[in-house]
Amino acid sequence: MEFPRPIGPVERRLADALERGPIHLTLLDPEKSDPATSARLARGAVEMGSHGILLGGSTGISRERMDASARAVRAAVDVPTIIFPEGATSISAEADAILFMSLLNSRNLDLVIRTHARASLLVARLGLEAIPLGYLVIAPGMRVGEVGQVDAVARDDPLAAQGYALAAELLGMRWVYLEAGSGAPLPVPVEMVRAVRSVLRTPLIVGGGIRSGPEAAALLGAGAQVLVTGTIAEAEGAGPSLRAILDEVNRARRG
Ligand code: 1GP
Repeated sequence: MEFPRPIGPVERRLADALERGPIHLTLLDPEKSDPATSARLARGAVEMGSHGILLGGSTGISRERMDASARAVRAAVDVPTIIFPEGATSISAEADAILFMSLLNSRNLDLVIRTHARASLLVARLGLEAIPLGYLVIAPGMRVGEVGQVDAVARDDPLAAQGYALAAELLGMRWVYLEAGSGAPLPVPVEMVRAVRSVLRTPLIVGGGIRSGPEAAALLGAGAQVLVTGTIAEAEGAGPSLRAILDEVNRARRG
């Protein structure tokens, strides 16, 4: 018997990259950008040093669009292309892997576990690598907070974030993701990242509202190991904000 479930090649690659320091993932929304645009944005971000591409959004991605975007992005870059799902229609065998994520603080059980129960056999049948992840929305939460029917963790409640994060780890999830929401005016508070890092062994992903080098540096300093940015790449391509953030990530990798 293999116990626990073995780590797949994409997760292994990310974990190996983390051995040398923090990494950055670029989130692209296949509904906002057509497949060719997603491929172009992905290439720009990877040329600048991003370590992987997440494909996802909060609403309305059809299977066809996800397939086409994953195919285009995967052909354009040599880093992993990973689905950041919004529901069962996001599942595509064209990607390298899927974040098999439970929205830990949703009031809607579909998003905590029921959709997963409906989708798991398909994921296995497709041979799609599933990366087990606990996803926690921190205020303000933005669109994902609304669509996800979330009881957002208050920004001044690091203890609650610690509790959820450690519960996810004890349940066997191998990654924990703190999400302030795409376009959030401020990222997840640095103190909360530090508090969560102090109780976790799994890698810690932080995203939502990261727009500048100093913000990235503060989150990395607090122990974030994976930074995710979406809006800046979609707004300005591989522009100066993304460069400043990647400079911080790569500085931390060297130092
Ligand atoms: C990923 O939702 C975020 O965690 C992306 O947020 O669009 O604000 O970068 P931004």
